[in-house]
Amino acid sequence: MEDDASAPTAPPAGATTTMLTPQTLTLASLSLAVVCLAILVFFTRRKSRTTGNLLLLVGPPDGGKTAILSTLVYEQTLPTHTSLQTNASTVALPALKKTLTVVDIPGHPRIRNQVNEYIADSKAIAFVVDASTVSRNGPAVAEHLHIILNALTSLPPSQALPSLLILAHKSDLLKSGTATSATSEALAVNRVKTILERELEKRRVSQYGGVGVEGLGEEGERTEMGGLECSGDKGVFRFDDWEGGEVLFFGTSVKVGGGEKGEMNGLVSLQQWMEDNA
Ligand SMILES: Nc1nc2c(ncn2[C@@H]2O[C@H](COP(=O)(O)OP(=O)(O)O)[C@@H](O)[C@H]2O)c(=O)[nH]1
Ligand SMILES: [Mg+2]
Repeated sequence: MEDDASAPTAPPAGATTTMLTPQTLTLASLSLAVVCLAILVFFTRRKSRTTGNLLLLVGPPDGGKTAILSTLVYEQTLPTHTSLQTNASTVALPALKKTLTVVDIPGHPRIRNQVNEYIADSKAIAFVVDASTVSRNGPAVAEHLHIILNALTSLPPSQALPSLLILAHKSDLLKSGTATSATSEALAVNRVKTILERELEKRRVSQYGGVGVEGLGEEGERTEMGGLECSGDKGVFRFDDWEGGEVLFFGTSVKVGGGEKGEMNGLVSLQQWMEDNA
């Protein structure tokens, strides 16, 4: 005790030996390694989090992109018209004291390729599908999604991959009988996922499988785009097996035509994801 106080640089010999047993040394180096790893993980995660803060809204015309943007930003829909311009607005995420910039890229074929200008700065890409018409428009919707999948898988390996969210939107239009909003959202997701998987598989087969395949030439063209590679059995296109990463599905809807500001909307799942991942 006296030694400690008077000569801190020279602790008693006994203390030194107990401190430097092989076990303590192993323990010490182990904990040092853990601390270093934690610091490393912390900084790499921070880095990837700060690489992009855009949420891109993409998808075919009339899917509801502009309605989603205005609901996220103004908590209500504004009268929209077919736009040929990219809109961007900032959404505050008060819980995180952060903001996310939401970019609405019109689905018109001449403009939709603008996605490539924003993709490197994006946190996530939300592909908006009208779940009430996807049964009719499957091939065209799948063609558009294929462009996005191709853009994502073509990013250089050094680039942090944005998350891909697929919004099965206008789920309110699927409501039937006693269905709650939760069941119509699940119905929307199920429908959109099933139809897009089927249509993308047709595209994959027609591309890699050669000639005379049913479904080829829906738009009278043969594309050479990649982006449909899957790790599963025979490479069949399944979102769960997609080699480009995880694909998340959300059933969404917004109140159209003058919903009350701040009223509960059908974007809760998307907003929750933004709060958790921004
Ligand atoms: N019933 C319903 N209609 C919607 C919803 N979201 C958008 N709409 C309507 O769908 C149409 C197209 O929406 P818009 O946002 O312009 O689509 P965009 O072309 O993808 O930007 C508009 O008439 C909207 O009012 C929704 O969740 N439910
Ligand atoms: Mg629009």
